[in-house]
Amino acid sequence: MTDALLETLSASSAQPIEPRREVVTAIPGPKSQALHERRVKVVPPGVHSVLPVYIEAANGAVLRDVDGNQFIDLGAGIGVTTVGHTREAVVDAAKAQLDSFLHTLFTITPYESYVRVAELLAQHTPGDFEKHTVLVNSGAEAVENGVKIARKYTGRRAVAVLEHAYHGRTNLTMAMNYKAAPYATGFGPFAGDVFHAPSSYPYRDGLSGEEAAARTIAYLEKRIGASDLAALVVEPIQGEGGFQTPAEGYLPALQEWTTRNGVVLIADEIQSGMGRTGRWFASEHFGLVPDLVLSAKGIAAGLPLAGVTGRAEIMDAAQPGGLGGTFGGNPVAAAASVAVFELIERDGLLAEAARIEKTLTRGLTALQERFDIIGDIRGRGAMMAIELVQPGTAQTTKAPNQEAVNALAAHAAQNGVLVLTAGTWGNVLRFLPSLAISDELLEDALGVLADGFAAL
Ligand code: PLZ
Repeated sequence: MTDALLETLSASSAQPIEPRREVVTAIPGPKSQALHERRVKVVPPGVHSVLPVYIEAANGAVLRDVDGNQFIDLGAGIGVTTVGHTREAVVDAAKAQLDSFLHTLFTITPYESYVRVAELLAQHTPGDFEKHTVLVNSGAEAVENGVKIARKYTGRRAVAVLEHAYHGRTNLTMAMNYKAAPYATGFGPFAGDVFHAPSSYPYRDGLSGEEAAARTIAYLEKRIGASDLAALVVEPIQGEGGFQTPAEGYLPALQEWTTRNGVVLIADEIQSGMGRTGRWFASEHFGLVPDLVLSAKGIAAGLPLAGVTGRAEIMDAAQPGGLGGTFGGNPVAAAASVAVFELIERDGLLAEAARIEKTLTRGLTALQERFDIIGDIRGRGAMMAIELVQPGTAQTTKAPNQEAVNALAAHAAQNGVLVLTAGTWGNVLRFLPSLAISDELLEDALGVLADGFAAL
């Protein structure tokens, strides 16, 4: 770090952030533009930024950029700062750990916070059975480990995922994503033995949970055969794919089938977990009790940490030394994570997610009554989305409307609201605010969106 950068950082953290939207320059402002000029000389275009305003400080549900603009953050770094930006309890826990030690490598000389995170995950993931946890650095690494463990446990080769899934950017997880562009295009060859089964997408397939599950299972049995299938990986509410929320009964029917056939059911709760949907894990909304649960993102409020938690007998299939990695379960990230678990309990954040769902549903339903391009409103808690279609097609062809989504996201950004897009056709606006966001900020952001819809 240069001295100049250190100075900027300490000056910016000295100025508290008022919880409000404030646009004081063009977006991006002159300082952001200057930083962007430096960036493009040293960072490749493959690393794309949705909104190139350079952030100086963040608190709660507000981001402040280097030009002094303040954004209502409806993305939370894609569902990472679920408890809010720079929450004091989390920052203090990380600081205390920074003062004692930064690294030992748990697989060389262990420390307590790793064990505590594993205890907390055992306690809060669905299912009342003995669970073991391995900690890693990123969501994709958790997916890789989940698959690796399931293969070792079952001795089988194949992995099945659902259509519209997103699981990461490593070689195996690129093969597991539904969408090729931009994640995989040109980056092959990819891992084999990955199969993409039809999913439940009530808005587009019109199937009941039972019918959609029968279709998924028929595919798995025909295309792979249960005896060759190690794992079925599902996102209980799909993330990047567009927040598809399965029809009632779909996930339990899959679970009944995987249990009967000795297939490991892995829930990728990387985006949907850690209180975001109003339950500790979204699986709980659907009566799903996965064999393995993958956590990341919200688990440490912004520090890199992820985990695979699951039935002890499955997790224990990996031989000693078979799991690990230099930074997995880093002590600073683990200390922050313990504070995140405590904060969710202490501040009743699951109830806050329910409040956010209510406020968003009310606001988005009012918008849908005015604007017929809103085809669907879906999700749970602070994980809600709207799917946009071409005018007049909401009841017929449901033709995706990516242009409207892009125009709305741009309008929001220009007016101090950061909202993320998603969806297989890029036609979904997703709302992933932190659980610290107030109804006032949500209503303000919805007002900006309403103006955006009116201007379309
Ligand atoms: N599984 C369900 O949502 C990450 C991707 C951001 P990593 N989603 C955000 C980007 O463009 O790279 C994600 C997810 C689900 C796995 C992952 C992967 O998690 O921590 O990004 O590796």
